[in-house]
Amino acid sequence: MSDPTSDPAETAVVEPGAESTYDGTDETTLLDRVQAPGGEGREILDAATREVIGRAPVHTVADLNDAIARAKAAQPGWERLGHQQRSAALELAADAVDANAEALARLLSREQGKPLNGPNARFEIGACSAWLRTAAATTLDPEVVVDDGETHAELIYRAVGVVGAIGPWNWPLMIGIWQIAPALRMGNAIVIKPSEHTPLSVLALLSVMNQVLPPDVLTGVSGDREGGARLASHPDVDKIMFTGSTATGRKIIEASAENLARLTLELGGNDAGIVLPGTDPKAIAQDLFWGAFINTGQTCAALKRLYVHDSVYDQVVSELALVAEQSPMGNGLDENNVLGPLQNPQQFDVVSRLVEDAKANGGRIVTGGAPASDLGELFYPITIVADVVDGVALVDEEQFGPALPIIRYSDVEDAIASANRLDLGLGASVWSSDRDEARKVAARIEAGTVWINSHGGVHPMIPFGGVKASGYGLEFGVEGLKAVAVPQVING
Ligand code: TXE
Repeated sequence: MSDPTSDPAETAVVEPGAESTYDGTDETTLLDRVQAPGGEGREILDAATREVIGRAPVHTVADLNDAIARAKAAQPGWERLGHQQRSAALELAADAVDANAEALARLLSREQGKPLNGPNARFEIGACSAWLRTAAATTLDPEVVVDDGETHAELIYRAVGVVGAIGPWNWPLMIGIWQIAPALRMGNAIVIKPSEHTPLSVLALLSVMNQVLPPDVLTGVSGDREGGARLASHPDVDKIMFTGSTATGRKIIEASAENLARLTLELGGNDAGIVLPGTDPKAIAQDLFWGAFINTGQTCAALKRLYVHDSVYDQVVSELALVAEQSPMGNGLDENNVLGPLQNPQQFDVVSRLVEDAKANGGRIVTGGAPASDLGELFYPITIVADVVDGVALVDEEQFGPALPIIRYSDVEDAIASANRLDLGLGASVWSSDRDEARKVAARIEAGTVWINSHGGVHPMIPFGGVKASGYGLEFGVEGLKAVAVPQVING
């Protein structure tokens, strides 16, 4: 940890307000910059066509150790640059992302599966740029905690040091930026290990950003679970930011017993939505649909089980089915599509198993219900399963895919109890034409965020994080900056 008050000019690399001069490139050039050379590395498949897109480098333990050592060496100089300079660098990084947006979106679309259009690949790249710019513009000022004439004590926030980031495959670039932007903004160096399912698009994003950042403050290492475990337990890593499964989150907590790394854990959820009586089904159908099926359901804070009051149940089910019919699924590069495949065979199997189980346990298939093999190996259609109850696996387990169970209730108290009965609490939503009533219900739900008449929308200044087994620590805004900083009291 270096002195944040020292002269920033001595290591300046970026002029505040400097204009970006970086031209965009095409997808193939971008890919060639990051993939393993000459047939080395691991094949990465297009999620829609299952053709080989490219080859991911397989970084070794020595590569990881080297990246962390270089990050550790580069961090003090980066921190010494000062807030203004680092913010200027993040602005330039955002410019570079914007200049390469289409190439990044196309690569992301192929590797992850999400279409270019809809709230998908282009949207994700736009979010990367927005989060970078917001982090650049956000300040974390010293807080005076006592000033009574005798004592003057302030809390200041300094960089943690080296941040290790471990990412998932569902929103690989956006979630990567959620980790990178605040970490860099606060003067940390960061080493990121993308999911083994989506390494190329993340490495491409880093290569774009590294056109403007000083060396070694942002490094990607491509590896699998082992690589993640090594990063999490490395003695020179001071903070781990992780988005993934609860099971892996527990392992990261165990690893932190050794290196005492501070943790931010976003461990997914099984978000409930409650539609209250008196709600207009037509008015909410679009937002309900996208709350559940954004990124074909592969979203941490998506609506994953929907509780609907008996008085509007049938209409809500049929309105949702109508939106499903109007939402084309297919290859992401086709401009018409707004829904894509599952990203990987494991997730495809989870969704198939849960839908079959729901059918066997009284679930009524309203739409979908069997693989869309005509579209490709990993396509599963939007599947709405009515008349299921708590206890059925599709309700109780995270499906992380395009299958939504809809549960009927007649007493709001029962719906609240159902929402709270699982050991997860990332998000939830309440749907009603009576905002006051909705807020009363929202306050009783155990979740990090409760949306009213929408689900899953995130904003770079609104804190986001889970409770219970959905993890701990907040991301975004001022709270997000605090999470990648260490507080220090200056007393006197
Ligand atoms: O997650 P993992 P997977 C849920 C979703 C999905 C399930 C499994 O339900 O079906 O998790 O997905 C790295 N130490 N979510 O297998 O295994 C791994 O290499 C350190 C919800 O992809 O948790 C990858 O980079 N790191 C979630 C990352 O952890 C380790 C998004 C995530 O992998 C590691 C993704 C270890 N011991 C899946 N083991 C959300 N919060 O939205 C693995 N990794």
